[in-house]
Amino acid sequence: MLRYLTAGESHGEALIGIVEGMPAGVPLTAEIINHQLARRWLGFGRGGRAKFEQDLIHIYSGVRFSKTIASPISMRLDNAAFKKDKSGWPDVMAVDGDGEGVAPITLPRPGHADLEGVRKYGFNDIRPVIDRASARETAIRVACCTLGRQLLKQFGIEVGSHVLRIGEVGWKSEVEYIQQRDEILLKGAESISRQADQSQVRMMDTQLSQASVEHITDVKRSGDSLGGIYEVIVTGAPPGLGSYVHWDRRLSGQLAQAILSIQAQKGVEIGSGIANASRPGSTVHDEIYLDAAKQYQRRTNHAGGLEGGMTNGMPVIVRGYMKPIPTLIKPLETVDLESGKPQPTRYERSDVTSVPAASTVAEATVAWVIANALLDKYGADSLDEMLEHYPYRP
Ligand code: EPS
Repeated sequence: MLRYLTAGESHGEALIGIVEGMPAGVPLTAEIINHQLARRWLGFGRGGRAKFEQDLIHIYSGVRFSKTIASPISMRLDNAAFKKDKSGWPDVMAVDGDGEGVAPITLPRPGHADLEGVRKYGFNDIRPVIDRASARETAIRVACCTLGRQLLKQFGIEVGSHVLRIGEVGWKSEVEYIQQRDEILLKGAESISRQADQSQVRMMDTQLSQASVEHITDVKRSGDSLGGIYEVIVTGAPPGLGSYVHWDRRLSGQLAQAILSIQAQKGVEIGSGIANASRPGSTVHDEIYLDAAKQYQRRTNHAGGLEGGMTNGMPVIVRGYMKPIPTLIKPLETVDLESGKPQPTRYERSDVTSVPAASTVAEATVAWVIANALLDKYGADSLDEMLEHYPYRP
């Protein structure tokens, strides 16, 4: 059983991650994690922080000579904002002292964790909520989940992602899009990511990509923000990961939780699940046949590679739906926590959209869930021992 913990505030000194349960012998270097961290910063529409935050991981334990040694892996990621920003973060986020002289932030933003966070924990300043609820936390999450991705790689299992829609701009014809995607997918899910990483918004189609950049520019000018849809794909996963025997062992449920645990994600779709709800069954279910090598195959993949909470050998397809970022230049109505009076929200530095970043974070969290399921079925103390048990060696 794999598990990880993250700690740290967005404008505190650093983010910390601990991963436990990784078998011995899995290749890992700081460069491998840094590559994934750099991908998380991809995407037109990020705010000022993207210009100075450079994510470089420090690994402290659990790795020796570039391989895991089965003991917990501990990591630190510094927040450049803590020192480089001129907004006095070391003072307002100080661990010591009594906070005297620090003016509280008291205007909760609709759509953010602000209001419910202060009410729940009894704060008079929104900062502790803003800083832990922030999507900055996803940086250390990507670092932790890269361990899962590294494990999968040893079994020829690849995880990739791309953006389908940003605000009003997205694919109109599902058929046309699926054709394009499936052609690239023949080379594995990472080839989707390699192509998407070339686009400023992580889209596969250059025209849509350009239209999205224009859309983001317009929306930024009007002081607004945008959400969108992305897709995570897993290729090479063997059949039989997950199980139907108990609710919490269903892989589809675990994947939904992985996506919805990411800040601002409001919907999940497995395969073409949403469209399937309005189609007759005969056009939805993926028919079964035996190929020349007597292997079970499917003619279509509307199920997104998951039936009965288990992988069926087809690519796993999971879509995430992200709401627009709640920090807007355009003020929204709120109430000052101190005076109880109505007030417009205050502008804070923010992104216009972070759908491209969310797609890479979702990739990481999906890799983690699949890695856990792989360990559940084929787990062992070391990678070599796991590979010995594994019947589908690439
Ligand atoms: C975020 C607000 C912005 C984003 C941040 C998430 O930070 P700041 O307020 O410092 O400008 O840049 O995202 C990251 C720092 C990151 O690493 O992704 C928020 O409120 O969620």
